[in-house]
Amino acid sequence: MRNISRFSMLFTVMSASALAGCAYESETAPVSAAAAQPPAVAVATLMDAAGNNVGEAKLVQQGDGVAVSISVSGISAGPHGTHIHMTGTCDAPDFKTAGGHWNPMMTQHGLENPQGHHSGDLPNMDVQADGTGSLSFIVAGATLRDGDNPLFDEDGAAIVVHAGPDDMVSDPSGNSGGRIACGVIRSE
Ligand SMILES: [Cu+2]
Repeated sequence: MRNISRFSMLFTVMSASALAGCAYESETAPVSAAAAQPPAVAVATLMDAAGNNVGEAKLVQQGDGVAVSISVSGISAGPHGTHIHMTGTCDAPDFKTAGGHWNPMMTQHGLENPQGHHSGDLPNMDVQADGTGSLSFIVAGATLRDGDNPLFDEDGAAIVVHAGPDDMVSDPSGNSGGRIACGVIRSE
């Protein structure tokens, strides 16, 4: 008799805590975690001034930085300044709506500038005679998630390819000429 009553008390306590656990998890954990954690992979489709698709960019979170890889085709041969710009809007034909370089640290432009560089500065992309080119670079201190220096802030960000080479020192733009291709960075 004593054993049975102890068992039923234990059962009652376990049932109550199991119910409490269920209620806690279903009301707080799964929904908010999914909403607060943006994906760690992003892409951009690069379009030229005439609206042709001229390339792709892929961005992948890698520790404290973001690995950016870009490939293009149908672009003039030679080195092209390429950057992450501060606004995720690409209105042809001049793509000025992408704004200036993404620069959350408020530094000067240029990977070779002692006062630099912008977080959005990338190396020049070398395009071959057949019009194809590619570029890979790790943007240190950037994130595709919430946190310091998020690429997905209120107005997003864009990848921009310029007509000419970036001199890697001239503030604020590197003298790389007009904007010939642009792609809004979007989560995948
Ligand atoms: Cu640029």
